[in-house]
Amino acid sequence: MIICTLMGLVLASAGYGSAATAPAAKADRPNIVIIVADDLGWNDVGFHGSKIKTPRLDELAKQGVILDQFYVYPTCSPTRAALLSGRNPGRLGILAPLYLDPKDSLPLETVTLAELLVSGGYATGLVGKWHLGPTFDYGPRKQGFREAYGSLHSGADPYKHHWRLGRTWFRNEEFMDEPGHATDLLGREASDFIRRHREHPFFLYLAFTAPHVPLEEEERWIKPYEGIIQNKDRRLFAGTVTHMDDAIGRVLDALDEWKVRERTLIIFLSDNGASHPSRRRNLAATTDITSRRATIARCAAGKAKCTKEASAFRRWRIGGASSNIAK
Ligand SMILES: [Ca+2]
Repeated sequence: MIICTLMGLVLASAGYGSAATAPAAKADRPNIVIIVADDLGWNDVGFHGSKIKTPRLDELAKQGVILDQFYVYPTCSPTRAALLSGRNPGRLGILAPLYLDPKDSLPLETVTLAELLVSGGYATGLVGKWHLGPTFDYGPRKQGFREAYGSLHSGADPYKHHWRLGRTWFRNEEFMDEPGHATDLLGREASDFIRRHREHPFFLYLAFTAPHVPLEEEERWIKPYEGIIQNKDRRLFAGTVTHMDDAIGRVLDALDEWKVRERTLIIFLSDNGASHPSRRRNLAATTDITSRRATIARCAAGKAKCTKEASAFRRWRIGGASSNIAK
């Protein structure tokens, strides 16, 4: 799933290749905002006919372009590696979600979109989930993001901000603790990034931790789905998505408030579609093909029992072929 909205400028004018590192004048190149949802399914947005309400994304879809032939990889890290590098993540050794081994990180020598844009005079910021390296030595600040804030790993708890193995919430290169729901904090940080950099071209990579598990939401987000969605886990998931949509709306409002929206390219996508039902309690709208790809990826990484089909793929990969498991 991807939506592009572009008002007045095109990406080709972004000034790649300039040796300048100082912030450039604001008028000569567009701002870029890439918004990534984590484990959002095809049928989890209003503009696809879902029961889940996403009015701000629907607004973007109506104003922009919906790419309905658009492919991502089956899990978090490969899609994010491809997005930032422009390369098949198999060539970077990233075939499945990354965990704790630094050698599995996005290679430091990879030329990232953020590094290119820095060389073109952009302010660059990651707000949200990194999941491309388990330590700050392989973190976003080493890959072209001058500012970084959010979750270093995957699966951050919305309120505790820890992942299953400990601390993950950080600013720049230090772990930190702060109160608040992750979705609100990320929306607030993204809006503030726009305010601070409104005078220069900026690249904001806003990677929400939602609606990846674990999920926890205030009743005000869940209650509107009573009587509409019968399954209570699905209601929680729906509330999580609507909450994220609200945070995206605040970011759009910030672009309007600071009068930069008309020269900002906004791209929205989900990193891999809905996750496998066996790994979650919230019943996102998965599909057979998504489930199959996720199973193959986990088998290939040695992290799950292999089905007959996934075993065949694993043998093929071990045999030396580069892979493109999203096709
Ligand atoms: Ca994901």
